[in-house]
Amino acid sequence: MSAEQAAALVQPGMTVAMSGFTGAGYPKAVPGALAAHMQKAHDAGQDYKINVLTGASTAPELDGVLARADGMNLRLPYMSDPDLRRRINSGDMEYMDIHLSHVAQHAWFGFYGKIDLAIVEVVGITSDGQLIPSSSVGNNKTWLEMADKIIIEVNEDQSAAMEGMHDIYYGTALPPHRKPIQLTNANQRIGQPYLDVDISKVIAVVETKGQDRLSPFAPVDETSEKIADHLLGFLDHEIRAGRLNEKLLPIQSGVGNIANAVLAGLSRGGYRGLQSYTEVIQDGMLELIKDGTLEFASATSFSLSEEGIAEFNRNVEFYRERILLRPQEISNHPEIIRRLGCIALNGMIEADIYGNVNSTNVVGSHVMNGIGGSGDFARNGYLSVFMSPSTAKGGKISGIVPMASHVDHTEHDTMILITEQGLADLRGKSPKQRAQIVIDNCAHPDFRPMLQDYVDRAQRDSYAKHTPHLLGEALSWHQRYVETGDMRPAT
Ligand code: 0RQ
Repeated sequence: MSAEQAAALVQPGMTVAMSGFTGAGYPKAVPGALAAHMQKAHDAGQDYKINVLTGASTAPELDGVLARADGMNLRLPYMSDPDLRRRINSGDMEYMDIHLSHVAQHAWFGFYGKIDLAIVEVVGITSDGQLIPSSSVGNNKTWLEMADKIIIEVNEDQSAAMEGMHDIYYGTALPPHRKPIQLTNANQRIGQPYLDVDISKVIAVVETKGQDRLSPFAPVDETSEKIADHLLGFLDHEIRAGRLNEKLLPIQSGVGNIANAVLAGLSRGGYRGLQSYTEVIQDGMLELIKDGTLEFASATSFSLSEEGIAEFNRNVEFYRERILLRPQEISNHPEIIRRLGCIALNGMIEADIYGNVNSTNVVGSHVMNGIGGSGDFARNGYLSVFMSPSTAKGGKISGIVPMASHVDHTEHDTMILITEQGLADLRGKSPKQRAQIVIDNCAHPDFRPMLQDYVDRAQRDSYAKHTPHLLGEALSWHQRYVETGDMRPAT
């Protein structure tokens, strides 16, 4: 049926679980038609809102249109759309920020209530009724299993060549019946290439066109390059110290400028035959696979630019042997991340001198995107690294602060902090030792004296001396930015 007819089946108040992960594999047509229905209802003075669950961030055609139509009561887990972010931060709707590995199991535990409807994009439907997954897997397996009703979008513009590159694992169970997940190498298949679907639940199939939101491959800037160089120097140091070998350990990397710089640096650094156990495959990873730096990449989603998609389609037989997409409950599973010993490389908004990291909330209250998978990997990885420029907003704000205004990753999880100024290795260090290394190695010289003054006085005057703090002053550091108005992001 048409997207409009399918959208008319979505009732106000429903909990709707949709496909989509970092701008890939989200439904392209029904959300837009639904937003138009909502707008009409709102214009007529009727309330028409739903709860929206996804894999991770989607795109303007989903989060953007529904946010602008004021169509969501609740959204989870990760997002990056400017209109949605604005609505959440203005307090007009609820947002729940959840570890990406937790979403499927929390849904199964019943923490989010009943799932009324799933809307899932696929590449195709096989003759015996299985679904060929699209450019992301995310939580689709769970949504198809749990939802009362299902709408399928079949997108003819998604590359049919992806068929066979997915590994959908059906062996998860609920406690106390869980069994070990027998995945011991990033390149291993443990599931099936297709998603199962109970056809009796399918209420609509909608044919769509349109590529995923494109993420252009930004040229690497100088700051990111310096951060990448510090990281690569550190990895070499770990090899020399005998704690890593030349093939390192499976790498998890976020997306964005710093991640791109790190990936480019790995190739330059002469590494060969590495593996990646991560969430997202971006253009830079295809290049690494092509030049042999990466021998295999396991993820839950592609996030490719138009050029990346063209490159993938040109050499699909080559990539098919070297990439697998899995449900996010497997790509981000703590058991597997710990077993494989992933090297977790993530961005941050700020870190405090003791190693607590804020990845999500500017001034402790304005959410940027969400924790995503950073916590899954940082807590369970072999190494947990957080990276950021030492300042934000043109140098006005320090990324190193006395006390993080919001904590996503605690001092117990953070091992390495990197800014363009340098690298702080916090392993085996007490809080007081950590504070000095972070100030000396990572803080921008403009902020170093203020931080040093704070830590000196805190060590003298703090209530106790294990993690010295002057509480009022630590938080007034952030208040200073609020008062100047510099801290608030553009959206
Ligand atoms: O905002 O554009 O309005 O100025 O935050 O900052 O420097 O562009 O960095 O794009 O790498 O994002 C932590 C948000 C960093 C990201 C975060 C402002 C800055 C700008 C973005 P403006 P940058 P990045 C894999 C793993 C959590 C999820 C994750 C993130 C904006 O890395 O979402 O890791 N991480 N997932 O100006 C005020 C500061 C600031 C600040 C930055 N100290 N104060 N504003 N900004 N630092 C992927 C998935 O899990 C799916």
